[in-house]
Amino acid sequence: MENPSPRYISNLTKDTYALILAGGRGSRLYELTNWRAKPALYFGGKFRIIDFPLSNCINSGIRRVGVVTQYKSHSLIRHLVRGWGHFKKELGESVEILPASQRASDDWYLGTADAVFQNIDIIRDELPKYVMILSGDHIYRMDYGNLIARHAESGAKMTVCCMPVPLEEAAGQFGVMSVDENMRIEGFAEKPEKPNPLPNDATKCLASMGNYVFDTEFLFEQLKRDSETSSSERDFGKDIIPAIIKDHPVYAYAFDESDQREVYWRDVGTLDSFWMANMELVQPVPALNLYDKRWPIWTYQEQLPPAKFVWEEDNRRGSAINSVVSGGCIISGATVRKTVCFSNVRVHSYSEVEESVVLPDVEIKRNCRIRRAIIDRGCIIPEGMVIGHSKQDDEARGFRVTEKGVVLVTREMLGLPVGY
Ligand code: ADQ
Ligand code: ADP
Repeated sequence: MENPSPRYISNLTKDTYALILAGGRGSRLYELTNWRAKPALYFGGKFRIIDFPLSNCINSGIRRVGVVTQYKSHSLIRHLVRGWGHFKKELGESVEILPASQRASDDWYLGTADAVFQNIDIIRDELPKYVMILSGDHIYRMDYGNLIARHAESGAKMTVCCMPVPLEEAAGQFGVMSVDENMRIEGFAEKPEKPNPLPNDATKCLASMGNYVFDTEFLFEQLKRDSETSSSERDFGKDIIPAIIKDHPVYAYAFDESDQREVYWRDVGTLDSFWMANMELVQPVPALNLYDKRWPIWTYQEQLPPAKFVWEEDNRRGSAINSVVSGGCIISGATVRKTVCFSNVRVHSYSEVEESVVLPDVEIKRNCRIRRAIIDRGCIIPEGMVIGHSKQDDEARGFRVTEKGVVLVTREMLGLPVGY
């Protein structure tokens, strides 16, 4: 059915199939993504990164979603099945997992465009008017309805989400575009070392967020053409966008306050940025509001008892200040400050933990002093261990210390057996 007017956003979102690309490596997260894809990485005490684009889809009224997986997908798939497997196809709702399964060719997914190309038949079955392609790598809240409405109104064949980013942050990291006064994209370079600054702000450039909307038939045509171009790396940023902007209407859509109350978008692609984005959540007024009932972030969570704080005899107070503490945690006779504790974390007497991100099922024994650390799931920190106070000591133990002095500790680094 044709949409009567692009102003009826709900018609547009119903006509949209969303594809979340969740197969990337995230190599700058080192051992944190040794065993899980970046979209499966934990964030914010309860969530995984993939929960953000998925929740944005649901909250925007987009109920048909495919998640494209490839690299180290075990924990991602487990999470999707447990947390996002309850949609009813009969009601027009589905979150489908689309693993690289060599259906359309003999190769695994080569690049992002190929990951979509290999699923064309699945998308076609859904008969959507628009296909929205989302990166599964970012933390943000966005109403995609506004984006799709702009796409429909502008007459674009493809629309690229963007936001102004400081030049030094964008250099070598993001696709960068230049636009005319109507936001039509005139130039696009994938991860240039020297991005072109914005005309009205020489310190920033217009960076692609890796989220796109396409008219379905146009997408299929372009993917087919690209698959027949031998020099192509089959990537949206490197190949598709630069090849089409000259001859087809491709527009930029700036993510701003109209999409949500905050303009918050984080690419937690490095250990420092992952740590920092978690630390932002323990600020008195965080930049990202996870407590907004109108925009819930859904996830899978185990049934767990409430967090418990124990004031032991002889005045050992178990407390957590300016911290977020998830279900199943027990803080007994220990002090936790400016820390994100995921589920089932135990911190024992006389220990002090500050400015840290403690992933699920971690046990911190007595008398530990931990600062500016990321502790991976299932670590057991032995009694008396000091982390984050001396780079030399941390490195001597085999922990990874970043430029900014954040320490990553994993089970393997502690000599613990894999899995448990
Ligand atoms: P990158 O994020 O560096 O740049 P890429 O590594 O291709 O691009 O990943 C894009 C998304 O696709 C990620 O969510 C990733 O997990 C996923 N992905 C990558 N390879 C995949 C594969 N083979 N199969 C399935 N999923 C895969 C992109 C754009 C830039 C833009 C940034 C914004 O190319 O122009 O600025 O995103 O972060
Ligand atoms: P997540 O916490 O993201 O769900 P897991 O820690 O469960 O991820 O890891 C996903 C998979 O990888 C599991 O099957 C687990 O047994 C395996 N795994 C995790 N860490 C290691 C490791 N250090 N060595 C080998 N396998 C591992």
